[in-house]
Amino acid sequence: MPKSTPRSSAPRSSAPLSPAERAQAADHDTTAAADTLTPPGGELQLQAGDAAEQLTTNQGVPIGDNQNSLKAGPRGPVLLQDFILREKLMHFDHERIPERVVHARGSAAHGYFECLESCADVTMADFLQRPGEKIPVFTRFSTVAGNKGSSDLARDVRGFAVKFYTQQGNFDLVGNNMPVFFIQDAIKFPDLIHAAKQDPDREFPQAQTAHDTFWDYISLTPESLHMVMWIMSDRAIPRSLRMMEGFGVHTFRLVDAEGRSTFVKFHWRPKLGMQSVVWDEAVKINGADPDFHRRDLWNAIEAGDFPEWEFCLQTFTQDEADGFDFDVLDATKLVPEELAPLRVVGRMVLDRNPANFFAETEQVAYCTANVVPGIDFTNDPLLQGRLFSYLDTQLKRLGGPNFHQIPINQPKCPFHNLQRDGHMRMDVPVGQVNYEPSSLGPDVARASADFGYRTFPAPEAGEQLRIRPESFADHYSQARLFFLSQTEPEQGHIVAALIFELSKCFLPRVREAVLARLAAVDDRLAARVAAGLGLAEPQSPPKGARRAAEPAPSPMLSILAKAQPTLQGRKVGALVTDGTDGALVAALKTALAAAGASLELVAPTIAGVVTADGKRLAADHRLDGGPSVLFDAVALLPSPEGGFELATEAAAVNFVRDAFAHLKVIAYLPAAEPLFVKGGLSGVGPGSDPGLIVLPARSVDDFVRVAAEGRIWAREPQVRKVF
Ligand code: HDE
Repeated sequence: MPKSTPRSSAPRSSAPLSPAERAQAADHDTTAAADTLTPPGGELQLQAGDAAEQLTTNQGVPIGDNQNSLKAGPRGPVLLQDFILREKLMHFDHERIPERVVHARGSAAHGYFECLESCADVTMADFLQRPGEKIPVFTRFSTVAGNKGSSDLARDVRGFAVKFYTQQGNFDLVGNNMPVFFIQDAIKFPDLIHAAKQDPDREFPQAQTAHDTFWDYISLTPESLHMVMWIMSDRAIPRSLRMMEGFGVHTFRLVDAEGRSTFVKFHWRPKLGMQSVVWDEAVKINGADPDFHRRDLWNAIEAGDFPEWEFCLQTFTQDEADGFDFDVLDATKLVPEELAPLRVVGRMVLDRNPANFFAETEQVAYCTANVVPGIDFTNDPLLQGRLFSYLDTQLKRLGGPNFHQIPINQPKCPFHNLQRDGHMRMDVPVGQVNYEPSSLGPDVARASADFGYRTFPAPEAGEQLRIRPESFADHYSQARLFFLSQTEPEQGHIVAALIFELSKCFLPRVREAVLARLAAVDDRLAARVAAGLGLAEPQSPPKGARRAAEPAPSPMLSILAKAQPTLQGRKVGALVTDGTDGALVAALKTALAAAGASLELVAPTIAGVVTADGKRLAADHRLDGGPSVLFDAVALLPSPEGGFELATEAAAVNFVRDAFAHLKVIAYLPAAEPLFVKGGLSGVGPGSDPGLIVLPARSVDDFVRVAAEGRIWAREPQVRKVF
């Protein structure tokens, strides 16, 4: 689209109109005259002195009427010669490009990466040399299995892809929020994804692994067991994209200026800490706000509350790698932090929303092959397959070899070469010389052995075989390590998720086969899942299942074990009615703001409420549009009459019941008691539950302090059977 320049409104022609034009004008004028929907602040027609630009076709031809097609008479047929209509419809018809076959649903933001520590001792990567130096990034988060329009809270691994625009070219770290993957070899990826996505005959279920084909595949693919533990854990239902860790997954190589190589795993750690929702909450959020994550990211950035992550290197030498009881080339394994600690070397801050979703978030083309000098690949067979797949995908999605010229994909350092032409070439290369060697163009770009990318000269030799190394054969030790490293509530959630998913499988054979695999991870885990499925405990793990020595639990793998109390970036929802105590609401708002949290008011109408002292408080949500699943903690602040009235509204009663069932901290006035009674919660009270805070006997500061501790896990057995 050419950049349109402002033009003044064309003066209305005074030339005589043909009968057809007269009819058209009359029709238009009649419509306009009767039109009560004229947009505020603007007529459809450009007026002299307007700030708006002249509407044009893609050829720059000024358009006089964007509401009526060209007809032979007011009620006559539309004329083929209407180039304005044809151009507009043609363009609309081609508005979509193929969605990503995986990771279709995503949200992204611009920001910067700041180097915090020189990494010259391990890598020559230019962006990791000078503390304090910043470079731009564009980061896209995504779910994997769902289509573009699916809901944000699907149980799924999240993509965490960062494009670093460095001064030595683009480095794309195309990772996930989990440090391992389902499979060890890229050749299996199409099968895994076919099994996970909708069944090909009926095209459902959408964005769920809870179906036969997925679990059938898993039961026959034991290497997936470690990743299964992760996706059945709470990591698969994050509270916010801002509260997820990120991982490069594969072992990469760092190379320093002397050509020495160190292995590395890349990690992102969120400044807000990690947090997840509970499963019942996830299911309900998907109905209440399918864009929950997308909206949260967007709103946080708009509010200036910029999401931030630490960037960490986890390095280890070849000798150290040789001493691990797993193979670092196997993407179903992680390197426990106890074996190789993380070194914080940078931070990423996302501080700008995309200006246009399609141009940026949809067209961004991440590619694992985009590395810069100082970062290199390893022989991980999953990574090697990815090195082919992403470029191939971009050709299909973006339609040709010039997608690097789309603004979001362009390097922000100079780039020159002799590649020319092709679909949608945007730049205009000048000169006669488009080849080398040449003697005609002394100023034409040339390679440089000193500064150019040099692949680490790893010695390689071997027979050509389709084989997996023996060192990839232990599929259960790290699955067990992960399970044993979880706190009790987290283990309970893994058990519950497996019971949920397998109960959605209709083939008993599939359930039983998965149970046998679980027995190889942990007897107790298998027994608990079997009890939840109403099945007998599996007697023995499958033949050939092997495990290394008993793993020592790693608390860094748990969300709860390393959680720090905080309300930063969190939201509290308060139920208010006419007659609510305005001073209390104000005090709550102030206390939350001091803790970095925000308050949203949920009221019987969107117009808000009138407080006891006669002031109007605007509402953020009407009752049925603001269920408690949207908040981290809640406050029930009705007037005495309001409390009784709310008890007749199912939405208000469910607000309280769900907040309780989702283990949230609840502050309430005695006036809210009718809601507890109606919700079947009359037996509960602050005596037995530290998450129930009665106001004004206790202060809003008390509430904020308790809410910062997170959910009341001790309440869980009261609201759900824990197998
Ligand atoms: Fe991807 N993956 N993937 N993947 N992946 C794609 O590329 C693929 C894998 C990941 O926000 C596709 O542009 C293969 C692991 C993210 O745009 C495709 C294999 C990890 C994104 C593709 C894997 C990822 C993708 C689809 C097995 C974590 C979204 C659209 C060898 C480390 C990036 C596209 C974005 C996207 C192929 C496995 C992460 C088809 C063949 C392991 C975050 O090319």
